[in-house]
Amino acid sequence: MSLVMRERDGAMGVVTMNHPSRRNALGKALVDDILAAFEAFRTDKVRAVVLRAMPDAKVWSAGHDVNELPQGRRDPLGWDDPLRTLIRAIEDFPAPVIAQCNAGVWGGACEVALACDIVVATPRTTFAVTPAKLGVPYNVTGLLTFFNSVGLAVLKEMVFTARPIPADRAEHLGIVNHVVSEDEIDAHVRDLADAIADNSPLSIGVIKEQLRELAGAHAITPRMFERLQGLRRTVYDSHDYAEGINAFLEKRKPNFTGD
Ligand code: YXS
Repeated sequence: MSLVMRERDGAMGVVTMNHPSRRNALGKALVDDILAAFEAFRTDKVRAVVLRAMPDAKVWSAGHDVNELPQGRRDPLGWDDPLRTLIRAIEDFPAPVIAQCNAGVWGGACEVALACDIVVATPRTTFAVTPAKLGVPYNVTGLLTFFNSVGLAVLKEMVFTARPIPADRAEHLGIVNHVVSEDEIDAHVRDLADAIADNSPLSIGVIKEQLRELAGAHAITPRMFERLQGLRRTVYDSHDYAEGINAFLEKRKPNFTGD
């Protein structure tokens, strides 16, 4: 059974995450179903994609599926990781992807929402950046997604505290395009999609790709890259990384020692 619902609504394709028992955690099975929807929408040449959760979802997405994170001694966010694959699919999709958020957006799901081209949220939506809560060394392109959406001081606060920020603050900070009530958000997103659909899909697709290339253009030397990867390895090889993962799976508070 698919973990998403897929529908066409005029010129837009809508994919709705529907795995409530795991709070839409972005495990391989859910991500594969989202990617299949994206492929179908690419074939249909939709003018916009909407990524959302069910209207009654308790959580928009709980982020990476912690059960699928390695226990240590392996990069937890390598190139082929489902979360990384989903982020690239959003960035590479030839039409705008709109994140329609209506509840808690956690960890890697926060990166997914911010990788989307437009974010529309309801007032009860929150956004949390959680690597430090689990002891995870986030990856370089992932940090760049956040860095391109969130001012550095706010990003540091979100990473270091791992506390969720409310939708109205996210809107005030420019992280979210619009905050709209639960009963108006569907029409609001459809209106955005209709406006996009009225314009040139070729121009939009090319400008989206130009902006992606420009946003990712950072002078990083091979030496710098290897140093960043080495720093990350000291974390995912650490006791604290294993402790963070195990504490989550054992449903207890982690005891980080800095080792
Ligand atoms: O106990 P059962 O089997 O019913 O399962 C529970 C949870 O274990 C499960 N679940 C998850 N499973 C895998 N990965 C997850 N991220 C995840 N989150 C939840 O779903 C069942 C219901 O969860 P429960 O009882 O906690 O639901 P709730 O409604 O009371 O609370 C919802 C949340 C989202 C507030 C709570 O589940 C939570 O705090 N989840 C973890 C959020 C989080 O820290 N996500 C980051 C994951 S790691 C990640 O995204 C990146 C690697 S990073 O950390 O670097 O950003």
